Amino acid sequence: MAMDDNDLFGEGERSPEARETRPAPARARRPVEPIATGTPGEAGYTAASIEVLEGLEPVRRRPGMYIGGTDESGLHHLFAEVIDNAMDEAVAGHATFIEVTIEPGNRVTVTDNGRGIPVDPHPKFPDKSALEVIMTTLHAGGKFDSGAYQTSGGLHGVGVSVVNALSERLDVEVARGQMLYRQSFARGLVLGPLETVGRAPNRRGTRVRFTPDPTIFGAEATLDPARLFRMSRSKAYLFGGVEIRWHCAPELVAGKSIPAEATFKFPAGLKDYLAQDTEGRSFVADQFFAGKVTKPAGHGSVEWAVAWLADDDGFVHSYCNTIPTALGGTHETGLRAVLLRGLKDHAERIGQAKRFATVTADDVMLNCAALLSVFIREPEFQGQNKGRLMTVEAARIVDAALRDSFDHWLASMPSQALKLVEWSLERADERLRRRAEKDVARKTATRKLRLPGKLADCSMSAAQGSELFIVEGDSAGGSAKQARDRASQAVLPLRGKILNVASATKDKLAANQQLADLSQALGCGTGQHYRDGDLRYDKIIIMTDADVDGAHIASLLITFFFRQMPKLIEAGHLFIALPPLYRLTQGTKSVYARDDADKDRLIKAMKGKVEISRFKGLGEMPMQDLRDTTMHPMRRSLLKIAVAREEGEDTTAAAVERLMGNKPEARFAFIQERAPQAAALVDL
Ligand code: 0RA
Repeated sequence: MAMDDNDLFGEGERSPEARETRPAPARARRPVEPIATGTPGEAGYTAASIEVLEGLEPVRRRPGMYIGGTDESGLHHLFAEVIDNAMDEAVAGHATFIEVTIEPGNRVTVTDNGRGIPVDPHPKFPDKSALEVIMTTLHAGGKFDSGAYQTSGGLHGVGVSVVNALSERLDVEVARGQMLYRQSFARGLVLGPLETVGRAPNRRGTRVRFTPDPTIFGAEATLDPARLFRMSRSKAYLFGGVEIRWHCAPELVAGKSIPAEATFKFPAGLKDYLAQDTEGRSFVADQFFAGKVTKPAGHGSVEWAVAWLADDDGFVHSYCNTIPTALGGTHETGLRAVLLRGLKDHAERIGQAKRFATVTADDVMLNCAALLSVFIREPEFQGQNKGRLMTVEAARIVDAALRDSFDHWLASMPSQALKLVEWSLERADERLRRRAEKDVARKTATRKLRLPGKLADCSMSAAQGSELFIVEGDSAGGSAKQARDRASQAVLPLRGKILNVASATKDKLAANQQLADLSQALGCGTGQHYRDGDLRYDKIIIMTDADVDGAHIASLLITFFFRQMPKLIEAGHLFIALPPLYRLTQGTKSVYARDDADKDRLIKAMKGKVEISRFKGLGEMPMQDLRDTTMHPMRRSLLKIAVAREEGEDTTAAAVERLMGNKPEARFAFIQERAPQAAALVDL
């Protein structure tokens, strides 16, 4: 194993009396969760071993519960737990360096120069040392000691005993009170009593060496030196007060981009870390906002480094007591709030308060690259991997630490601060614009979703150039669907006679499915809610049979449009298709006649034998004929529906009321008035 001259533990001086467990003064301690009491003495270790196994048995049975899984990540969690314990000593001000040593055979050693794990007999279990209780009892760890040691986060707050349970071998050495002690374990079982190795004057600290259990992690599972290197280095960034010494067996670094030996000490801490994390990127403001404050709100400490990236997405990496809090938590909430507040205040100072009112913390944080590290006592975590800090106080601590500092930072560089304010405003504008676009998209999507089932829509989505054929009955609908141009022509079949809008009550109108389908297909709304821009088609074409029933249905539909969507007619969207009633065939040539008069005229012109076929309805018409005569934009004839406006009174509205309204006597009077004209027509 690589060791330097500073190394705490050599062999240690051995002396017979030193082998005995040193009686230590009793300390006030929190009670430790009890484990079964063992029998004292050498023979007792067999019994005790079983009890210890019982204590850590849940960890071996369900390792995932404690380290998140038995994959690569779980494996490296073991190292995180061990180095976190050592970091706790450094953060608490008891250790100044941590040494990490990687050896072949998946052997990792972490050494610190802290106080050393207590070795005196545990008050509750006089036959066991405190160290043994810590190593073999779940939940002992950091909660063991009251007061000063309580910054401990630990991996899952479960302590080093979890590492012990999941290691095929774990050795602990403690230099404490001028003495060196040692105890070994295998899969959570003690291999022997705590040994006093010898005298160790002027040395103190803890060394934990472990090898993960291949029966838990798999025979192939190996700790990745590069990953351990990064984890170790990040600890040095996160706590400028510690020096991390890295030693790795040369054969393990071969071909990797990591050194065999390195020392990490970053007094500028997070600022250095952020510089490394954002290397080669460009920034909105070219200065970092970084600092460190101890006891900002009377306790704890906060360190931060913040930059705004001009080129890419931002990130916030937060930590509590050097433990990564990937899910954020109260400290991140504090950071977001204080950065938004600071920029808002600055915007106000430069007369931009009004514009800045729409800016949210999300806008400010979007491209913000931030490192935030808090140190607090008794942190509370939540989440599967304790990834979220829950201590409410942390938000206030962060706020108190950064507030003045951020104000000064902004005020000290006005042009950069202006850039940041402008940049945040742009983010807010972008967000609002995106939301507006999304709203439109959502509306379009729901409208599409709510289209009536009978509608055979066209494939083009733009209204411009598209047409909706309203046809009479399912069979005509079937023909029209075959005859249409799918890209631009939609078909909506209606069943039989539709409701007469002019004579129906409002309730009946509202309950009518046919008309609801029609309105939905059109998408433009009715009455005063009509919006021409929402109309889904350019031309609305009523296509009914060329008979009296067809004419009736057409008039009912026109009435509907006139009453419900007069603007649709005004804007020139409504048409009537003119399907033929007859086909006249002579040899291989066919012509179509719209009505009887048309037919007679054509027959006269044709001379000779003509085959006449009368279409009973559009449904009977061959698809080809329907297309060529009625639907094809280049060959068809359409009637445009328009509203005749006359000076004084709106005669169209009066006529519709008279002909379609709920007073039959008005219709009767109309017919009587027009009788002479009808007679004249018959006479023709
Ligand atoms: C419990 C109590 C005390 C220290 C420790 C544990 C401790 C644990 C580890 C793990 C790695 N390095 C460590 N260093 C210390 C406090 C003991 C005291 O008050 O003196």
